[in-house]
Amino acid sequence: MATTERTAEILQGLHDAVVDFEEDDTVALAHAAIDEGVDAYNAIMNGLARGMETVGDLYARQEYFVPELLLCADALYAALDILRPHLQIEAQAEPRKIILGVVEGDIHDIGKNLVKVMFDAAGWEVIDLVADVKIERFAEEQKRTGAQVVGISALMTTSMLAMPKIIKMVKDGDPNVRVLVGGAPINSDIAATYGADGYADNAGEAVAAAQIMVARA
Ligand code: B1M
Repeated sequence: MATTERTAEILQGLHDAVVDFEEDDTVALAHAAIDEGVDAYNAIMNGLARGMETVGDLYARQEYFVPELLLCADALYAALDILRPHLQIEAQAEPRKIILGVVEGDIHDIGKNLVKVMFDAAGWEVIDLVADVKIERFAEEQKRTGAQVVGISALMTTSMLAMPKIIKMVKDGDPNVRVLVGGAPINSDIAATYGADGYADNAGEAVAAAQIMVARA
């Protein structure tokens, strides 16, 4: 079991390797995390995802541009593949289904993919519509699959405007279906204004929020 200092070193290493788009390093550190008993959830959220947040700041400051973003994403995904099978999240007693997708016009899917990993690990069946999803498809897929929850992600202030339309379509189809929203420009006030049943700030909270929503339904 890694000491507190070693755990912090591995998490910081994962963060730095994502920022420096050093895929070999993210892979080596992901293996080290597993071998040395660092919790996979901690490594994903406080190493990889935190690294991608720093990348976002570098992009905002115009120190990084689109090619760097893509290389950082590659480094993140390489480590995520190694860590994913080791995630331990309390599984559901009853099987649950969630539709997940990023709204139309928006191809930012890293956050949604982290959300998917957490739901998979918690034993949910995830119907992943991927990104740039046409607004009608969320309601169509919910109807087809009978999913209890529809999860919608948006990363842009422009694309998030599709959310209320999607939520209305889903609720018109079945008012008992629960809708969870998330993504960097969203907060709980916006979620409530849009008519969503819940909001989650990050991937881990998304599972907890969905479980509460379904339990209350
Ligand atoms: Co671009 N991008 N991007 N981008 N990109 C943003 C979003 C932007 C804020 C950057 C900026 O200007 N500062 C800005 C949007 C501005 C706005 O709001 N209007 C922007 C822009 C403008 C663009 C382009 C237009 C750039 C261009 O081409 N000129 C273009 C848009 C293309 C399109 O979508 N049509 C574009 C393209 C790209 C890349 C392809 C290069 C790449 C995406 C790669 C990919 O996803 N496959 C990219 C990236 C990487 C970013 C930033 C830098 C980082 C996003 C990210 O991956 N974060 C981003 C800046 C930022 O967000 N600060 C930016 C890490 C990820 C782990 O966090 O996605 O927030 P996040 O997810 C979190 C939570 O939000 C939450 O959990 C996740 C994990 O904890 N969460 C949920 C997310 N979804 C959830 C759903 C839930 C619950 C929680 O329930 C269902």
